[in-house]
Amino acid sequence: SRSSAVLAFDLGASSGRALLGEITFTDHNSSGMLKITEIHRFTNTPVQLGEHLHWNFPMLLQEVKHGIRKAFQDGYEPVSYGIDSWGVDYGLIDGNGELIGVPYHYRDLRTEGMMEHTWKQVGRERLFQESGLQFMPFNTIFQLQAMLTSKSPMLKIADKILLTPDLLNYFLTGVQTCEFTMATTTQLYHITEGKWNEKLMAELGLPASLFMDPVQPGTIVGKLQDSVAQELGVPAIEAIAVASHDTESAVVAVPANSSNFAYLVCGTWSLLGTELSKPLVHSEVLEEDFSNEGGAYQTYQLLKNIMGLWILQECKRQWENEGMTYSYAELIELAREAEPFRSIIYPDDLRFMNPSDMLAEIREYCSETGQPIPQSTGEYVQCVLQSLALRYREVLERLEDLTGQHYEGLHMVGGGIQNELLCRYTTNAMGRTVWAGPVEASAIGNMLVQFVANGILSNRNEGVELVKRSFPLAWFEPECTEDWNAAFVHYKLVTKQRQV
Ligand code: ADP
Ligand code: LRH
Repeated sequence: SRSSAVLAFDLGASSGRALLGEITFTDHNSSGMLKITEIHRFTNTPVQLGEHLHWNFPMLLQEVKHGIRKAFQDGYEPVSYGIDSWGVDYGLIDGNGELIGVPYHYRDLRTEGMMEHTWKQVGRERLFQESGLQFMPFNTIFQLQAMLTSKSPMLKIADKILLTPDLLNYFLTGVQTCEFTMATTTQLYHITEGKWNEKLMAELGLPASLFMDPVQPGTIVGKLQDSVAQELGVPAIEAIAVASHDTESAVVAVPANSSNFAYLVCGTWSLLGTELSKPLVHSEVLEEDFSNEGGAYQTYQLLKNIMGLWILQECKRQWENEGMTYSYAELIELAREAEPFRSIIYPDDLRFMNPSDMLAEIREYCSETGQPIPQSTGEYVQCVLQSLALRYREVLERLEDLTGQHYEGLHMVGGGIQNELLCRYTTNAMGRTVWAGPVEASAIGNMLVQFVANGILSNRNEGVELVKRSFPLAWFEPECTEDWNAAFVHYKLVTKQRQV
């Protein structure tokens, strides 16, 4: 038998991991199987530095380095590595090649009002039509607007902007690159023209020289620089720019049977969408506030960002701070035991984006909408999970309106599918099948792009077939459809007055 190995770093807003991927071929099975092994996992805890919220970037770099070293210490010999991460965030590099300041966290509040400010300056419709992106207050453009508005000296001395995976690759290889899928999360990329929107940059007062020409996923960035290879005691393996936006890596690994499928990438965020060969930027898409994100292999992902399990993460963290530590399994069990359909929230209400007290926001939402306020832990968890499931149904139906397609079911991938109750609620709410798996979709998609770049696989399709052979899917079929239909009617009523 022969085997080939690559190393994937998948950095999420809640945790980061290094997974080793090997395709093993045996005589009996010449088509190969993908074996994934967890090398390293760490929590990604943001840091409040004075007034602002930041990523602990040096720690993230250290953890990535540790993952590379550990892979070799454990006896593996990956030929390359790739990094994917959450979207939009960046570091600025000065003319001497040094990092300026500590990269900001997208949830930092400095972007407040920047979206409206930018709409006034350049026009909301135009901004959507050129970028194809849903308006999220933290899109890179609004973060940079916050720097411009506060006359940040950091921006003045910046030579280049590097998005998180490119920033990590820079410190590992010494090479500065700009990877395409991340570039499309900035809202400064012209999605239909397929290049940076230099006219927009000029109007905002952003130097176009900050932005390098994007490279496609699968491009070789370089090799680990000598100093890093020596520090880690490893060979100078290749760095590959994968589909470095985690959502896009996850989509590469969706085990779909046709090219027309709906997916839900379910982690800190919930990204629900479908793959297209061209961006869709007409006014209905703007009205529905969907995104067209650049994907791997000349695809565009028409999707919606939904607040996701962040809401539950924050409840869990808050209980922990109050001395009540629950595992996810315990929280799910408590939710299962609670009375169903008691109260519903609109997950995408901006109050849930970064509140100091998530439980209080949930209570307030329920009281403002005349619903019972959750009392027990189980009631809170159930409220969050059922509300998410109902929101998924709503967004899936809107997606169908936009594409004119019908989706038989939904492929769910990501850490959130370990929550079986959420998968059940989702299938029930939609009245359609849910296929759940794989959990580590982003890391797997990351590996597939490396395998294709290394010539170990000949194309993406071979990768998808490999995923289908190697990872079992969990199937969920709808039950209690009538109760859920009634709940959906109730959800629409409750949330109607809340959506802007
Ligand atoms: P990200 O990549 O954004 O950091 P993940 O894909 O790792 O997110 O998913 C994190 C989410 O997965 C958590 O918010 C949590 O709700 C869910 N989760 C993680 N572990 C479990 C578990 N053991 N059981 C159920 N849900 C889990
Ligand atoms: C999910 C994600 C999402 C972005 C958000 C900042 O991890 O990449 O696609 O919008 O993080």
